[in-house]
Formats: sequence, structure tokens, C-alpha cells
Amino acid sequence: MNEKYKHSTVYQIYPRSFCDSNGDGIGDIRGIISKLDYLKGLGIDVIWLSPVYKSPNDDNGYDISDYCSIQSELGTMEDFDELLSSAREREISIIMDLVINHTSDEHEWFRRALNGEEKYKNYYIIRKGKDGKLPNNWGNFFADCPWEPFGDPANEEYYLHLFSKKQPDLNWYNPEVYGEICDIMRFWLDKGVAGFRCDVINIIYKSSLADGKKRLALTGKEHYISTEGTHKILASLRRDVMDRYDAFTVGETVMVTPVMARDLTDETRGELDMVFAFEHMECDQIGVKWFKIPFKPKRLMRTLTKWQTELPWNTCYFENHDQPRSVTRFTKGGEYRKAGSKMLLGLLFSLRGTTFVYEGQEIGMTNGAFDSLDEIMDIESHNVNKMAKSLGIIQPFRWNLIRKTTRDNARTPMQWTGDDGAGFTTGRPWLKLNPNYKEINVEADLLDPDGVISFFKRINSFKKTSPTLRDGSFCEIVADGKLYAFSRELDGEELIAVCNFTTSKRRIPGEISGEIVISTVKDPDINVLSPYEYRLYRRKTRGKI
Ligand code: ISL
Ligand code: CA
Repeated sequence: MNEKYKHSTVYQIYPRSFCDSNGDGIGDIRGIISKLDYLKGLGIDVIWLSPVYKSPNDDNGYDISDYCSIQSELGTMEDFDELLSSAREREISIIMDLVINHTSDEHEWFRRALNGEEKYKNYYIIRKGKDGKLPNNWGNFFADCPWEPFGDPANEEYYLHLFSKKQPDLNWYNPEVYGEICDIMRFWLDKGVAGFRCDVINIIYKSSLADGKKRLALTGKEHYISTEGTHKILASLRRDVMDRYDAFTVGETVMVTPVMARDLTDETRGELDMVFAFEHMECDQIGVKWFKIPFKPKRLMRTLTKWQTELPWNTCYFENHDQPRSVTRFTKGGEYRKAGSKMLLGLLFSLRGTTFVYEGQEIGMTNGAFDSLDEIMDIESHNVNKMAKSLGIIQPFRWNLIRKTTRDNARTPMQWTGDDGAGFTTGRPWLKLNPNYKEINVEADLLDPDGVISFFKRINSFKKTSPTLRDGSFCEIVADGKLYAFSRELDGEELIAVCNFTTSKRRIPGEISGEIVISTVKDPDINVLSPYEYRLYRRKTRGKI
């Protein structure tokens, strides 16, 4: 793939929560424009914009009712064009979120289908029930039933929705759907966007609608995870659309294994440029993500090593709009918040792959501080609550489960200043601000020489200028759950990253040596790592091998 994008630092913006320019409590495109210099200062090359298209917002824009217009509460197409050109002036590219597994049920296609137009009925997956029962036994990503009556219930027809019932799945057997999506992609690429993050892209083609093997969650998934049909569609999209532009794709690929990821990103097959895998996001859960267990650093370390070793090129990320905040999740937080945030960033940038960061990660934002379900907006959390209730799980347990897993943990408004509204809005924010904005905010962090942002800038620019950190091979040295150390090697130079995942000091193992080039602490002790310290050593290997 294009080397420029491969070595970009990508910053994800969740538009509703980034910056509100007009005081209605909702972040918007003009707000993003006002922060481009800030992003340039961080050394960002690409912005991934979570959906900004017209949407009834059942799933905050992941339910699209018009792919070629802008959600009015976020701005206008003129605002978008200005964002694109202002970003370009700063050499920042923009990628869009391409949500093509489903549309909104308010999309014109679905409305016309409901009106009985056969052409549009064939855009969706609509099936008759079987003897008064649903068409199959599949599960749903949002703890719901994946079949909803289509039109008049007396017809006993249902449409498939693997997510919310306001997100009907598209019928990828239909070549007209393929054609429509090609047009949508060209519309944005012609404007000059640099590509797409492709939402749940490895599940778009359902190879069959037969009953699935019974599972705790997502019964039926064997019929849609990375099917041959999906591979074919991706290769066609690449050939018919993507190859004609200077652009790239990153697929959100759920439940993907390294073998699947290799196929999806294999240059000779020509499908996606890179993929987001999820296994490292599962090291504090059992089975489904709603059952959290205490974080096991060893599991994180082993999983990172596994993917670094088994996939030639990774995407490196610890956060996005669906995951709890990494510092809350993977460190003790509290007095260690700053140290922990920096250590995680050091680790992230030391891995081999394209780095993706999520708004707020550069200041070590923490999980939301919600007091009850009433403060939660995430549809997934509300569905989980209903499901847990139906299973007889009592309220305090339900809340405990939701509090830790809700996607709103990452969606609280960006904390710019310590003023009322956190510099995010002058109005009432659409989602409760984390009250810690008084201490944790961009303004305060920038004034702190020991702040998270200054480390972010350092490690980001180091990676850009270090061929070894960019392209070097990966080799694990220690992964004992307390220390994680690995080397990156290229052309006679070895860089060794060491991360202390504990709150105590730790002796540096004998095999780690060299000149310390970066550390998250001021005067690093030669023999001992501070709590949550990250450091990077350099040594020559020429002659040794
Ligand atoms: O969160 C997950 C893994 O921990 C998965 O359930 C998965 O990432 C997610 O459900 C799929 O996410 C994407 O598609 C959804 C949307 O709600 C998410 O925000 C988006 O990232 C449906 O479009
Ligand atoms: Ca606004």
C-alpha cells in the first residue's frame, strides 16, 4: 500500500463529542475546523471522521439515512468542504467512515421498500417466518433480536438487522447495492477524501441464512464472518473504485483471526489496506464484552506479540468510540493516570504498524463518570440492560456491568479547558462531561512540561523519523505481565521498548541494554524502571549477527 498512509498517524474524531461551535451542546464540523492547528501541532497526518452523514441518530450516525449529505446538527456540505480544504492546507488528510453493512430504516431505499417497491425490497434481507417462527436463530450485536417484522406483521415478513432495528442490513447478493455503494465512495473520493474506515466490513456478505450453531452470543456468525463473498466484494471495490484514487482503506474487522486478517490485507489479493483486529481489546473480558474480568496485563502482552508476529502489518490502537478509555482499563489510574497514559502511548507508538489514536487519548482522558442508566445515551447499553433484566439480573449488577462497558465511556465530550462546559460547549453537552475536566484538559496539560501531550508529540515525531521504529522487525523479550519489553530492528540498529505495567519500581532485566533515547520520566534510573515508566533503548547490532 501507499507508504505515505502506512506511516501516517491517524487521529479519530467522534464529531458529536469533539468541539461545539454554536452552543447547542453538540460537537460539529466548524468546531473541528477550529481545532485543526491543535491537531497539526500534535503531528497528526490523517483524521478519521466518525460518521457525519444525515442520520436519525439511533446509533449516533452509524445509521445513515443519506450517504451524500451532512447531518444538519453537525453542519453543512459547505462546512465539510471547508474542513477538507483547511485540513489540506495543513497537510492533513481526512478519511470517512463507510458504513455499508446496513443503512438507517429512514433511508429512502428502506422507505421505498416498505412502500412495496420490489427493486428496493431487494436492497435488504427480507425473509418469511418459518411456521410462525423467525427466519433463523441468529443473534444480534446489540443484545436484541436480529429480525423485525417488515411492514404489516400479518405478512409474516421480517428484515435482518445485526445491529439496532433501525439499522437494516443491506443485501449484498444484489449487484445494484454494489453499484450504489461504488457511487457513494466515488462521491467522497472525488471531493478529495483520502479513503475510508470501513465499518464491520468483514460481515457484509452473508453466505447463507441457515440456522447457526448455538452460542452464548452471535449465534449464526459462521455464516457471515469473512466469507468468500465479502472477499470478492472487497477485491471488486478496490479494483473498480479505490485503485483510481490516492487513498486507502482500513477495515473494522470483528472477530478476525490473524489468518483472516492476512487474507484481507494481502497485497496480491488486493482487498483492504489494513484492518482493525480486536483480540487485544478482549483481555479484560470473558466470552462477550459485557462480562468484564480484572485486566490481565499478561494477556494484553501475549496478544500484542501474537499479532505483531503473525500479521505483517498491524493497525496499532488502544482506543476508539466503542471501547472504554485505555488508561482506566489497562492501568490503575488515579495518581498513576499521567504516567500510565504516557506509558500506553509509548507502547502504542513502539509497535509495528499504523498508529491510530482517539480524541482525548493525548491528554489521558478517563472513562465517563456516570451515576445511572439515565445518563447513558448508548443504544447498546440500553439493550444490554433490557436483556440482563429479562435474564433476572438485578439492577445493581446490571448497572455495574454497564458502567464498565458502555461505549459512552469514550464518548464524553472532549476536555479542552477547565471552564464551565470544558471549552467543549457554552451550552448543555449532549452527554455528561466527566467532572474531572477541571484537572484533565488540553489547556492544563499543555502547560505541564511533564504532561501527556508533550510526550505524545515527542514519541510521535520520534516514530516518524526513525526507520527502525517504522519498519523494523518485532521480537518479544519479556512479557511476564509486569514488564513488557520487545525489540525493533533494522539495518544494524535495535530499539528496545520497555513498559512497566505495575505501580512499583522494577529492575531492568540484564539482557536489556543500550543508550536510553526516550523515557516517560525525567531522570530515568539506569537499573530501575519507575511505576508505569516507558523507555526506549538504542543499540547497534551490526557485527553481532
Ligand atoms: O464493540 C465491539 C468490540 O468490542 C464490537 O461489538 C464492534 O466493534 C461493534 O459493535 C461494531 O462497531 C461498529 O459498528 C456499529 C457501530 O455501532 C459502532 O459504533 C461501530 O464502530 C454499527 O454500525
Ligand atoms: Ca453544535
